[in-house]
Amino acid sequence: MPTFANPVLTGSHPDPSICRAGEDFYLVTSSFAYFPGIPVCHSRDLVNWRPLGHVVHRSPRVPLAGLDVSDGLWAATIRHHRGTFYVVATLARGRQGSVTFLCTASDPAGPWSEPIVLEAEGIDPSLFFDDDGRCWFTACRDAVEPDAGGPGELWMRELDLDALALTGPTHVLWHGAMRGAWVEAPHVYKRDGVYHLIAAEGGTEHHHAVTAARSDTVTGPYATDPRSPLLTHRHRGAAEPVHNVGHVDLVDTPAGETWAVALGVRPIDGTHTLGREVFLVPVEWTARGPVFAPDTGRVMLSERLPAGTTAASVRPAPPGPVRYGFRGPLGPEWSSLRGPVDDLVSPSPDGGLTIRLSPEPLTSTGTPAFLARRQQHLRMRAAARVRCTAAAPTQEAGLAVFQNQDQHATLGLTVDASGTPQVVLTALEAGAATRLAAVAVADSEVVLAVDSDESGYTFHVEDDGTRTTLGSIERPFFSTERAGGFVGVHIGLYGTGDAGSDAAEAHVHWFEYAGLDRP
Ligand code: 6LW
Repeated sequence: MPTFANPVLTGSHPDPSICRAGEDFYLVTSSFAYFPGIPVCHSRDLVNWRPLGHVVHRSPRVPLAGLDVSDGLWAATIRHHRGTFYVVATLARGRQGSVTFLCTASDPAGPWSEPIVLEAEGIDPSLFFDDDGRCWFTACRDAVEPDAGGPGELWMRELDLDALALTGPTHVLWHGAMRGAWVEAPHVYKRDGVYHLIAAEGGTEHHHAVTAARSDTVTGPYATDPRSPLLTHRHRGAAEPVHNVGHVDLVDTPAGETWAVALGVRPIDGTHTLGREVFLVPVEWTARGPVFAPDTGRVMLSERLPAGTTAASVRPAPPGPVRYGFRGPLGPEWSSLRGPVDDLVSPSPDGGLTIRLSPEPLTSTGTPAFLARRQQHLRMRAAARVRCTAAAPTQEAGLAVFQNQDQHATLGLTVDASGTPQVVLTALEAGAATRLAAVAVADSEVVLAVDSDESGYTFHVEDDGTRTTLGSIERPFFSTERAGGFVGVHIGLYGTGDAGSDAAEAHVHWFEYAGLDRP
């Protein structure tokens, strides 16, 4: 039986939502405090995905400044209705609460409209278009009813498609099947006249699960599907390769099948570094509702192909090294933190990237001079040829392995107190920096490199043809389990300096990323 490899989108791509327009599938995922916000990917076969662009660009209505890396843009839903694409999402701002917004586009590659703020409490918004063309907005919030029996509740209001505003009464739909943790990530689907409300419960970690309720009317009341949880790996042991599965969204294919996208993680010895990834799971509709992974009951690393596709048509491109020479505009795989870095990091007319050594450190909750891409392979190699004519030890530029602002490592080219060029490896944990190694180099232009595998990250410098290894950092250091939060590792280029060194610059001739996981 021809198969494909899960996850279909590797690296930090949580909270997937999917829709279809004709033969084309579109998928959005959470981007947190990374900028631009809410990546949109495209596929024709559900297996191979290509980044198309982003929903949220610079917008005063969706400010990311000052936020923790794991706050920001959460759990968008994408839907297509009568030629228009709709995305609803949350801006999570920690203690300042959240903002719910809607963007529309006629082309999911963009441009997307300026975000329209909706008067909606809570997180994980979704839209459902009924047969009569009415649109129903759902989300989850703290339970209001005293006898809710659980901390969260799913609610619904109509979305007026002309005014793009919520209208009419609020309907409380459901408080979940498990009631231990929040019920979240709601999506409504209609099948054979029955409305199915599919949600996530148990939190996004080990106990994550898909639960469901059903109703004959869109606004409820919804009755718990007694088969809940419909999908979970919480009872599977540590040897299970995929953990924490949940947060699904369903799509029908032109060939008449239904598939779900789910988030999941691939831990090693209990920790994961790549973040929550997108897994594709077959779904069969029965009279009782959807059955996930009907043949196996679980999310598989190797799954049968969707009908209508062939092994040849979905063969993934070889992961091989990708070398960025930075000629022309940056591709959609690149992100900065909390805002654009056009004035700090810019492609040079003759190729390469110029980085201004900014006083904003990677530890800040502002926008440092940092341009990154997701680590999408456990085993990978990233390298960059960097020139940095630093005048002081406070000025440096190089490669960063970034989990969040309090937990990352830098391999930076700088100078020592006497002005000799040197490369310094620094690990930063819970905000405290430790210098792990420093080596003098002959020139202020070197190749900086980092390799990663199951055990950790090893940092090297190549100077005048000589390769020196500065040291290694164990893999769990960069894990979500150690750092907390919702994101996976990003690998990037950075430049920092003191306040007086604003004019100082570094130059990156090229950056290379080689994924080594799959043959
Ligand atoms: C997402 C929510 C969740 O909005 O994590 O634990 C949030 N569950 O569904 C961020 O990914």
